[in-house]
Amino acid sequence: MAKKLNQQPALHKVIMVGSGGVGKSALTLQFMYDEFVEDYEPTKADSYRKKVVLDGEEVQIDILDTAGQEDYAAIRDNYFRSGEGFLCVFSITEDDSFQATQEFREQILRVKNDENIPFLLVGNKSDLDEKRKVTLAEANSRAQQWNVPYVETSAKTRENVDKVFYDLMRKITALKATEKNVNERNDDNAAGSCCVIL
Ligand SMILES: Nc1nc2c(ncn2[C@@H]2O[C@H](COP(=O)(O)OP(=O)(O)OP(=O)(O)O)[C@@H](O)[C@H]2O)c(=O)[nH]1
Ligand SMILES: [Mg+2]
Repeated sequence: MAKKLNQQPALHKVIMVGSGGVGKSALTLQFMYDEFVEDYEPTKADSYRKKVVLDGEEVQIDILDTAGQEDYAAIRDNYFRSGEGFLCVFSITEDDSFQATQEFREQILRVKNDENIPFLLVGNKSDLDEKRKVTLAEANSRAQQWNVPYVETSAKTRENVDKVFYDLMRKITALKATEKNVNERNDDNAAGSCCVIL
């Protein structure tokens, strides 16, 4: 097959969602720059872009780090609309943040209108196991109910940080490939429709 020249690498748009203080920014900064930020500075909304190699192919990841304390649902809707995949983060040390994931999930499904939207449930701060308030069983059961993976991370020790971003990109790539196939099939059908006998 001829290699296409000057083609930009595929761009995958990831949105970080979850309550304030759960570690969305810490996970993003650890993934982007390999550093852990101890200080808590509530985010307004920041975006990051990085070239990475995903299963042998160069791609770009665009990360929108949203504010857990965003009061305006309309602003959130706008952010969610632009997303192709979601990391829905809570802290294993805070039950409220786990309960809040339910609302984030509902809002994402309402905006994207697709049950199969690439999505991971992420239990962050796994290094603080002695302060754990959310059990593995509880989190797994919610993830099973939603039919999504559950992964525990630590932005501090870097445990599973790459994994959640790469697993999500794989899901986005897979979804784009199916959509492309469907579109191509539709194009073929349209081209051949004059000859189809029903
Ligand atoms: N021990 C530990 N602390 C963490 C971890 N992730 C984040 N933190 C700390 O938790 C606090 C909040 O982290 P942020 O990343 O700023 O939280 P956020 O989800 O971005 O919060 P908002 O921007 O307000 O939505 C900071 O003090 C971080 O250092 C983690 O995995 N382990
Ligand atoms: Mg933040």
